[in-house]
Amino acid sequence: MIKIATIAGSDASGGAGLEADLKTFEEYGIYGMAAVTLIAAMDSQREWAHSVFPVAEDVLRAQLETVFRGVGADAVKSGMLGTFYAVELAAEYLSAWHIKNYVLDPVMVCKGAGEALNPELNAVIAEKLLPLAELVTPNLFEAAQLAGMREITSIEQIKEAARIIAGKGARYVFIKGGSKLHEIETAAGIITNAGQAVDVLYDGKNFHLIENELIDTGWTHGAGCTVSAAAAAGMARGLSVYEAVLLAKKFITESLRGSFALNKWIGPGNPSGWRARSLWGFAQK
Ligand code: PXL
Repeated sequence: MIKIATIAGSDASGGAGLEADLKTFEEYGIYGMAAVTLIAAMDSQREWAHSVFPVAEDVLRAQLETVFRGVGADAVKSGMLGTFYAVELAAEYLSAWHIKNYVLDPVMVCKGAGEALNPELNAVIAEKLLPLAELVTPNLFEAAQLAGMREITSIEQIKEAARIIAGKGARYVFIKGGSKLHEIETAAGIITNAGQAVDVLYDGKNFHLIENELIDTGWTHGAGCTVSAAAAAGMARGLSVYEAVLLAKKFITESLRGSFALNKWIGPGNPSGWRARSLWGFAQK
Protein backbone atom coordinates (compact mmCIF):
# COMPACT_ATOMS: atom_id res chain seq x y z
CA MET A 1 0.00 0.00 0.00
CA ILE A 2 1.20 3.49 -0.76
CA LYS A 3 1.32 5.55 2.44
CA ILE A 4 1.38 9.26 3.05
CA ALA A 5 1.44 11.45 6.15
CA THR A 6 0.40 14.99 6.87
CA ILE A 7 1.91 17.04 9.67
CA ALA A 8 -0.78 19.66 10.05
CA GLY A 9 -3.45 21.31 12.11
CA SER A 10 -6.97 20.02 12.57
CA ASP A 11 -9.71 22.31 11.25
CA ALA A 12 -12.77 21.54 13.34
CA SER A 13 -14.98 22.82 10.50
CA GLY A 14 -13.58 20.06 8.27
CA GLY A 15 -12.72 22.05 5.14
CA ALA A 16 -9.01 22.76 5.58
CA GLY A 17 -6.07 21.38 7.51
CA LEU A 18 -5.54 17.67 8.00
CA GLU A 19 -9.23 16.99 7.31
CA ALA A 20 -8.78 18.31 3.76
CA ASP A 21 -5.52 16.38 3.44
CA LEU A 22 -7.01 13.04 4.49
CA LYS A 23 -10.04 13.49 2.23
CA THR A 24 -7.66 14.19 -0.65
CA PHE A 25 -5.41 11.19 0.08
CA GLU A 26 -8.50 9.01 0.07
CA GLU A 27 -9.44 10.20 -3.43
CA TYR A 28 -5.94 9.30 -4.63
CA GLY A 29 -6.45 5.75 -3.31
CA ILE A 30 -3.58 5.87 -0.84
CA TYR A 31 -3.34 5.36 2.91
CA GLY A 32 -3.31 8.61 4.90
CA MET A 33 -1.87 9.31 8.34
CA ALA A 34 -1.83 12.51 10.37
CA ALA A 35 0.38 14.00 13.07
CA VAL A 36 -1.68 16.82 14.58
CA THR A 37 0.23 20.04 15.34
CA LEU A 38 -2.66 22.14 16.60
CA ILE A 39 -6.41 22.35 16.67
CA ALA A 40 -8.19 25.27 15.05
CA ALA A 41 -11.71 26.13 16.17
CA MET A 42 -13.98 28.89 14.91
CA ASP A 43 -16.48 31.00 16.79
CA SER A 44 -19.87 31.53 15.15
CA GLN A 45 -20.68 34.15 17.80
CA ARG A 46 -17.64 36.22 16.75
CA GLU A 47 -17.74 36.34 12.93
CA TRP A 48 -16.00 32.98 12.60
CA ALA A 49 -12.86 34.19 14.45
CA HIS A 50 -10.21 31.44 14.58
CA SER A 51 -8.64 30.16 17.80
CA VAL A 52 -5.61 27.95 17.58
CA PHE A 53 -4.71 25.42 20.30
CA PRO A 54 -1.24 23.91 19.84
CA VAL A 55 -0.68 20.25 20.67
CA ALA A 56 2.06 19.79 23.29
CA GLU A 57 5.57 19.04 22.06
CA ASP A 58 5.78 15.53 23.55
CA VAL A 59 2.40 14.65 22.07
CA LEU A 60 3.51 15.78 18.61
CA ARG A 61 6.79 13.87 18.96
CA ALA A 62 4.90 10.71 19.93
CA GLN A 63 2.76 11.01 16.78
CA LEU A 64 5.83 11.54 14.58
CA GLU A 65 7.40 8.43 16.13
CA THR A 66 4.25 6.49 15.23
CA VAL A 67 4.21 7.72 11.65
CA PHE A 68 7.92 7.66 10.77
CA ARG A 69 9.40 4.87 12.91
CA GLY A 70 6.25 2.85 13.36
CA VAL A 71 4.95 2.86 9.79
CA GLY A 72 6.95 4.85 7.23
CA ALA A 73 5.65 7.09 4.46
CA ASP A 74 6.17 7.34 0.69
CA ALA A 75 5.50 11.07 0.89
CA VAL A 76 4.87 13.68 3.57
CA LYS A 77 3.22 17.06 3.49
CA SER A 78 3.19 19.69 6.18
CA GLY A 79 0.54 22.32 6.68
CA MET A 80 -0.09 24.66 9.59
CA LEU A 81 2.66 24.08 12.15
CA GLY A 82 1.92 26.96 14.49
CA THR A 83 4.83 26.68 16.95
CA PHE A 84 8.63 26.76 16.79
CA TYR A 85 8.83 23.28 18.23
CA ALA A 86 6.51 21.91 15.54
CA VAL A 87 8.80 23.33 12.83
CA GLU A 88 11.88 21.89 14.57
CA LEU A 89 10.26 18.49 15.05
CA ALA A 90 9.07 18.33 11.44
CA ALA A 91 12.60 19.17 10.26
CA GLU A 92 14.12 16.61 12.62
CA TYR A 93 11.91 13.73 11.46
CA LEU A 94 11.95 14.60 7.74
CA SER A 95 15.76 14.61 7.72
CA ALA A 96 16.26 11.62 10.03
CA TRP A 97 13.99 9.49 7.84
CA HIS A 98 15.35 10.88 4.55
CA ILE A 99 11.95 11.78 3.16
CA LYS A 100 12.44 12.69 -0.50
CA ASN A 101 8.82 13.39 -1.41
CA TYR A 102 8.23 16.21 1.03
CA VAL A 103 5.74 18.95 0.14
CA LEU A 104 5.87 22.08 2.27
CA ASP A 105 2.66 24.09 2.33
CA PRO A 106 3.91 27.19 4.16
CA VAL A 107 0.55 28.06 5.72
CA MET A 108 0.87 31.55 7.12
CA VAL A 109 -2.66 32.79 7.13
CA CYS A 110 -6.14 31.31 7.32
CA LYS A 111 -8.59 32.52 4.73
CA GLY A 112 -11.17 34.43 6.70
CA ALA A 113 -8.75 35.10 9.57
CA GLY A 114 -6.95 37.87 7.72
CA GLU A 115 -3.84 38.24 9.83
CA ALA A 116 -0.47 36.53 9.35
CA LEU A 117 -0.10 33.92 12.05
CA ASN A 118 3.43 34.68 13.21
CA PRO A 119 6.12 36.45 11.13
CA GLU A 120 9.06 35.10 13.20
CA LEU A 121 7.80 31.58 12.66
CA ASN A 122 7.79 32.17 8.90
CA ALA A 123 11.53 32.88 8.99
CA VAL A 124 12.18 29.59 10.81
CA ILE A 125 9.97 27.70 8.34
CA ALA A 126 12.08 29.15 5.52
CA GLU A 127 15.35 28.29 7.24
CA LYS A 128 14.56 24.77 8.50
CA LEU A 129 12.03 23.38 6.03
CA LEU A 130 12.76 24.89 2.60
CA PRO A 131 16.05 22.95 2.30
CA LEU A 132 14.14 19.69 2.87
CA ALA A 133 11.28 20.41 0.47
CA GLU A 134 11.00 18.77 -2.93
CA LEU A 135 8.08 21.09 -3.55
CA VAL A 136 6.87 24.22 -1.77
CA THR A 137 3.40 25.62 -2.50
CA PRO A 138 3.12 29.26 -1.40
CA ASN A 139 0.40 31.68 -2.38
CA LEU A 140 1.59 35.19 -3.29
CA PHE A 141 1.63 36.40 0.31
CA GLU A 142 3.57 33.37 1.50
CA ALA A 143 5.98 33.58 -1.46
CA ALA A 144 6.82 37.19 -0.50
CA GLN A 145 7.37 36.16 3.13
CA LEU A 146 9.60 33.21 2.21
CA ALA A 147 11.61 35.33 -0.22
CA GLY A 148 11.95 38.23 2.22
CA MET A 149 10.15 40.59 -0.17
CA ARG A 150 7.72 43.28 0.94
CA GLU A 151 5.03 42.32 -1.55
CA ILE A 152 4.60 40.82 -5.00
CA THR A 153 2.80 42.94 -7.57
CA SER A 154 4.25 41.89 -10.94
CA ILE A 155 5.31 38.87 -13.00
CA GLU A 156 8.97 39.89 -12.60
CA GLN A 157 8.53 39.81 -8.82
CA ILE A 158 6.84 36.41 -8.97
CA LYS A 159 9.88 35.08 -10.84
CA GLU A 160 12.28 36.80 -8.46
CA ALA A 161 10.47 35.29 -5.44
CA ALA A 162 10.54 31.81 -7.00
CA ARG A 163 14.28 32.09 -7.69
CA ILE A 164 15.01 33.27 -4.13
CA ILE A 165 12.88 30.48 -2.63
CA ALA A 166 14.63 27.87 -4.81
CA GLY A 167 17.94 29.42 -3.72
CA LYS A 168 16.96 28.65 -0.12
CA GLY A 169 16.76 24.96 -0.95
CA ALA A 170 13.32 23.99 -2.29
CA ARG A 171 13.69 22.02 -5.53
CA TYR A 172 10.34 23.07 -7.04
CA VAL A 173 8.32 26.18 -6.24
CA PHE A 174 4.64 26.20 -7.12
CA ILE A 175 3.07 29.63 -6.78
CA LYS A 176 -0.66 29.13 -6.36
CA GLY A 177 -3.29 31.29 -7.91
CA GLY A 178 -5.83 33.35 -6.20
CA SER A 179 -7.39 36.57 -7.34
CA LYS A 180 -4.23 38.65 -6.96
CA LEU A 181 -2.17 36.34 -9.19
CA HIS A 182 -5.06 36.45 -11.66
CA GLU A 183 -4.94 40.26 -11.68
CA ILE A 184 -1.16 40.37 -12.17
CA GLU A 185 -1.28 37.85 -15.01
CA THR A 186 -4.18 39.59 -16.69
CA ALA A 187 -2.26 42.88 -16.59
CA ALA A 188 0.80 41.11 -18.05
CA GLY A 189 -1.26 39.58 -20.90
CA ILE A 190 -0.63 35.99 -19.70
CA ILE A 191 -4.31 35.51 -19.06
CA THR A 192 -6.24 36.26 -22.21
CA ASN A 193 -9.71 35.20 -21.12
CA ALA A 194 -11.31 35.87 -17.78
CA GLY A 195 -12.28 32.21 -17.34
CA GLN A 196 -8.69 31.02 -17.25
CA ALA A 197 -6.54 30.32 -14.15
CA VAL A 198 -2.77 30.20 -14.62
CA ASP A 199 -0.43 28.97 -11.90
CA VAL A 200 3.35 29.12 -11.98
CA LEU A 201 5.74 26.21 -11.37
CA TYR A 202 9.50 26.88 -11.16
CA ASP A 203 11.80 23.86 -11.41
CA GLY A 204 15.00 25.69 -10.53
CA LYS A 205 15.66 26.46 -14.19
CA ASN A 206 12.45 27.05 -16.10
CA PHE A 207 9.04 28.51 -15.40
CA HIS A 208 6.02 26.44 -16.41
CA LEU A 209 2.64 28.12 -16.74
CA ILE A 210 -0.13 25.71 -15.80
CA GLU A 211 -3.48 26.60 -17.24
CA ASN A 212 -6.89 25.47 -16.04
CA GLU A 213 -10.47 26.61 -16.06
CA LEU A 214 -11.08 29.29 -13.42
CA ILE A 215 -13.86 28.24 -11.07
CA ASP A 216 -15.68 31.37 -10.06
CA THR A 217 -16.51 30.74 -6.40
CA GLY A 218 -16.02 32.54 -3.11
CA TRP A 219 -16.03 29.18 -1.30
CA THR A 220 -12.36 28.27 -1.40
CA HIS A 221 -11.67 27.35 2.22
CA GLY A 222 -9.00 24.63 2.30
CA ALA A 223 -8.05 24.99 -1.38
CA GLY A 224 -4.37 25.51 -0.53
CA CYS A 225 -4.34 22.49 1.78
CA THR A 226 -6.05 20.37 -0.86
CA VAL A 227 -3.73 21.30 -3.73
CA SER A 228 -0.57 20.60 -1.70
CA ALA A 229 -2.03 17.34 -0.36
CA ALA A 230 -2.92 16.30 -3.92
CA ALA A 231 0.58 17.11 -5.20
CA ALA A 232 2.14 15.07 -2.36
CA ALA A 233 -0.28 12.21 -3.08
CA GLY A 234 0.69 12.21 -6.77
CA MET A 235 4.37 12.13 -5.83
CA ALA A 236 3.70 9.23 -3.42
CA ARG A 237 2.17 7.40 -6.39
CA GLY A 238 5.38 7.90 -8.36
CA LEU A 239 4.52 10.86 -10.57
CA SER A 240 7.21 13.42 -11.31
CA VAL A 241 6.75 16.72 -9.48
CA TYR A 242 5.60 18.36 -12.71
CA GLU A 243 3.02 15.63 -13.39
CA ALA A 244 1.91 15.66 -9.75
CA VAL A 245 1.32 19.42 -9.85
CA LEU A 246 -0.61 19.19 -13.14
CA LEU A 247 -2.88 16.52 -11.66
CA ALA A 248 -3.21 18.42 -8.36
CA LYS A 249 -4.47 21.45 -10.29
CA LYS A 250 -7.01 19.28 -12.12
CA PHE A 251 -8.05 17.87 -8.76
CA ILE A 252 -8.53 21.26 -7.08
CA THR A 253 -10.41 22.55 -10.12
CA GLU A 254 -12.86 19.63 -9.81
CA SER A 255 -13.01 20.09 -6.03
CA LEU A 256 -13.88 23.78 -6.39
CA ARG A 257 -16.50 22.94 -9.01
CA GLY A 258 -18.35 21.31 -6.12
CA SER A 259 -17.65 24.06 -3.57
CA PHE A 260 -20.42 25.03 -1.17
CA ALA A 261 -21.21 27.21 1.84
CA LEU A 262 -20.93 25.81 5.37
CA ASN A 263 -22.48 28.97 6.79
CA LYS A 264 -22.47 32.65 5.92
CA TRP A 265 -18.71 32.98 6.51
CA ILE A 266 -17.04 29.94 5.09
CA GLY A 267 -17.25 27.28 2.42
CA PRO A 268 -14.86 24.58 1.21
CA GLY A 269 -14.31 22.74 -2.03
CA ASN A 270 -15.44 19.14 -2.22
CA PRO A 271 -12.56 16.70 -2.76
CA SER A 272 -14.97 13.83 -3.50
CA GLY A 273 -17.20 15.95 -5.76
CA TRP A 274 -15.71 14.52 -8.98
CA ARG A 275 -16.56 10.98 -7.82
CA ALA A 276 -20.06 11.91 -6.72
CA ARG A 277 -20.65 13.56 -10.10
CA SER A 278 -19.45 10.49 -11.98
CA LEU A 279 -21.56 8.12 -9.83
CA TRP A 280 -24.70 10.20 -9.38
CA GLY A 281 -24.45 12.87 -12.01
CA PHE A 282 -24.43 15.53 -9.30
CA ALA A 283 -22.35 16.18 -6.19
CA GLN A 284 -24.87 17.71 -3.81
CA LYS A 285 -28.60 18.29 -3.51
O1 PXL B 1 -6.47 27.04 5.04
C1 PXL B 1 -5.42 27.16 5.92
C2 PXL B 1 -5.59 26.31 7.15
C3 PXL B 1 -4.71 25.29 7.38
N1 PXL B 1 -4.79 24.49 8.46
C4 PXL B 1 -5.76 24.66 9.38
C5 PXL B 1 -6.71 25.67 9.21
C6 PXL B 1 -6.62 26.53 8.08
C7 PXL B 1 -7.62 27.60 7.91
O2 PXL B 1 -8.62 27.67 8.57
O3 PXL B 1 -7.68 25.83 10.13
C8 PXL B 1 -5.82 23.75 10.57
